[in-house]
Amino acid sequence: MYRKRVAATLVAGVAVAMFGAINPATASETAPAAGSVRMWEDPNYTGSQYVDATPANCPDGCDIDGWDGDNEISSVRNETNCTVRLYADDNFGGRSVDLAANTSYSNLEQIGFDNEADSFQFKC
Ligand SMILES: [Ca+2]
Ligand SMILES: [Ca+2]
Ligand SMILES: [Ca+2]
Repeated sequence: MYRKRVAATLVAGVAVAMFGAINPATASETAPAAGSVRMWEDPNYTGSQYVDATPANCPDGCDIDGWDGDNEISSVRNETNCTVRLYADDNFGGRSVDLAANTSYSNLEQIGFDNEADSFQFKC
């Protein structure tokens, strides 16, 4: 009985070891997909953080709140595998700019979109 239990534990241990060996590769591929895009009021990811969204919870695009965010966003961390398209107007209208996947923008002024964004969409 004791021997049997040890054997079962060993098998489980080997399975965990194998899974553990395989998992890091898949984790590094899938982890950014679970990441989010975050947007701040000021450059260098400072000031109020107005947006924290994932492609999953924003499948058809998202509004940036009219009171807390519209025409204020100055820095963005895009930690998703998707391009984030910022729009100058609500409802994905007006001028737009694409933020590359897995890229951070410490100052949107550098791409001519400081204090402009009103809404955004993921392009996955
Ligand atoms: Ca700003
Ligand atoms: Ca605007
Ligand atoms: Ca808005």
